[in-house]
Amino acid sequence: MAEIVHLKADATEEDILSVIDRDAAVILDDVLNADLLNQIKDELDPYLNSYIKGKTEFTGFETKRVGGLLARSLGCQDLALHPLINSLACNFLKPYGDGYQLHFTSAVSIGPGETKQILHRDRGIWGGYIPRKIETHFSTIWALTDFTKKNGATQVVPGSHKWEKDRMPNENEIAYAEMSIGSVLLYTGTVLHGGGKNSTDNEIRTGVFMHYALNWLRQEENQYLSHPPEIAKNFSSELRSLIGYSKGGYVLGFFTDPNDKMGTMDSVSPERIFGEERDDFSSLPSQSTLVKDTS
Ligand SMILES: O=C(O)CCC(=O)C(=O)O
Ligand SMILES: [Fe+2]
Repeated sequence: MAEIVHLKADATEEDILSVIDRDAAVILDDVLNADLLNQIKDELDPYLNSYIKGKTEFTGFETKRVGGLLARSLGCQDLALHPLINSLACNFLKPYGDGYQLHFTSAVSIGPGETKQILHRDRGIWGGYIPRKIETHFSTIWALTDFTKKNGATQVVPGSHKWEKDRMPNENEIAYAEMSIGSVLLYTGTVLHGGGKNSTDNEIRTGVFMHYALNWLRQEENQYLSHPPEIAKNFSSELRSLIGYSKGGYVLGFFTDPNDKMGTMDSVSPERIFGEERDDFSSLPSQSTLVKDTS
């Protein structure tokens, strides 16, 4: 039977990344403290209680999904900025781009009676155009409840990031992300996975998903609309930068203030909208370096 490796919360980054390179998934046990867990639950419960269930087979007819988490939960802001996770995301994605960004936030509650979700690779959201040698995501699922095989623990196929595109697993190649509340599943955009079947009578399985992706790809959850400037102005500068209010590369993502008549706010870095001083051209390479690096 396939299994997902569990590591302690204080495992070294090197150990974590070496399991991810081999299996494309790993669980870190008991990372969150009780205070943060309870805070996040209190902040998200009102939405999870009142939200409607999914309307498609993929999103699950007995599953609730709540997005825009940074606007709705200060505790989720801490999850998004978690230092170890950000360092891992940065190092894992470094070979494929010069930065990464927060790509998707969602609390997913799988209720009793939910059937198993079809196995998929999250990188499929870009339609299969990105060569397989490029890793796109570094993803996390934070357990807000215990995850058990019975209540819908995520199905994961360790090692399937190296498989031919069309190979499907046998039953014994599918592992289940069983983990205790406060643990976190780390997985990549290339590993086969899917929500689990919930065969309990009354248990709800809830996870908070924070996905990170290369900064040159379009985000799955549009962060500028889910967390528009009037909301993002209350975020830390670091969090704003992480969700994309920053340049990804030397000009990628600049903006122009439509009300600016003088041109002083033309083609500037997004941080400027929040009054942060930036030298918008500080990272501008020389023309020859630019041509060499980009062609
Ligand atoms: O809920 C889960 O465990 C996984 C859900 C998932 O993979 C997805 O919706 O893309
Ligand atoms: Fe998925």
